[in-house]
Amino acid sequence: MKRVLLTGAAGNLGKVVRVKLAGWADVMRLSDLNEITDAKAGEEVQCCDLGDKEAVMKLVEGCDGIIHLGGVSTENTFDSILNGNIVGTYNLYEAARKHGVKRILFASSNHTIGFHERDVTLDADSVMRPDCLYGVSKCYGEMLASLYYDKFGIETARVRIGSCFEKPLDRRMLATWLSADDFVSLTKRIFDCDRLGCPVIYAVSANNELWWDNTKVRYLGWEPKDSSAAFADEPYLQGRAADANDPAVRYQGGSFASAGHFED
Ligand code: NAI
Ligand code: 15L
Repeated sequence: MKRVLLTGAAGNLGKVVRVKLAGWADVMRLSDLNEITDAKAGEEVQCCDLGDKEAVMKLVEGCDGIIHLGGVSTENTFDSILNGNIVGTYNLYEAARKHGVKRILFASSNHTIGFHERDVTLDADSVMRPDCLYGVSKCYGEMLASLYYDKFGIETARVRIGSCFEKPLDRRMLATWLSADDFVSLTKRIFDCDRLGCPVIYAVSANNELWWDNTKVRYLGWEPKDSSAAFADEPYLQGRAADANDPAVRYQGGSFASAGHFED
């Protein structure tokens, strides 16, 4: 890759990707709403609000691929989700179309399907059941990617990320956890493979308990290597048996499913 745009570069995942993908592209163009002041060799910075159409048009110019992590990443006000995730994702795809970008990694989320119960195994064709307005915005992003693939041939990996943190933060994340290394190996496959298409991919490590089946994207040749099993006995994950009727326990989205609207 010659020049890859990384949106959300100042965020949790963006910071990790910067380090772990250093040198992978000739140039990594970093962008975020927040300032970035520590660009290294092989990095260039172009910060803007994804909701700013003209700025995003300039941002995408000259890039061969896009890793789109930027935007609102948890439940929030409708206005901020509208700007960052709805308008912002549209601006990005329009800019990609105008500038001839052919491949995008769209950071979708497990909250597109968070209202499925935990005893159901989902795959790429399972019906969307978003558990919050943030989840709805990621459903929109996935559908926008589908449109730009069918109409304009722009390939997108619609990556439904589970929980990408250093460790699982609670018991639910024993099933949803994704290691940073597994995310990075997936990112490389997405840009290295000959034919991507527009698949839905569940980005989750090889945990003992899994709710998501990636059989339909085996052609990508991605195999996660890590597992949350390494953390299962940690004291902070032990506790009283959970109430199976609690919506935060019953549904895959956990507390995103049980919470009310952010503004209530
Ligand atoms: P994060 O919140 O740490 O990073 C997102 C970045 O986007 C922030 O640095 C923020 O400043 C930037 N941003 C927000 N609104 C913006 C706007 N209007 N214009 C430009 N930049 C804006 O989130 P994180 O954890 O790094 O996640 C990255 C992506 O992956 C997000 O799209 C998130 O929805 C998705 N994801 C992450 C998961 C995880 O476990 N980390 C799980 C599922 C999805
Ligand atoms: C997400 O979509 C969020 O971006 C992340 O912060 C986590 O909350 C994750 O889902 C999760 O479900 O654990």
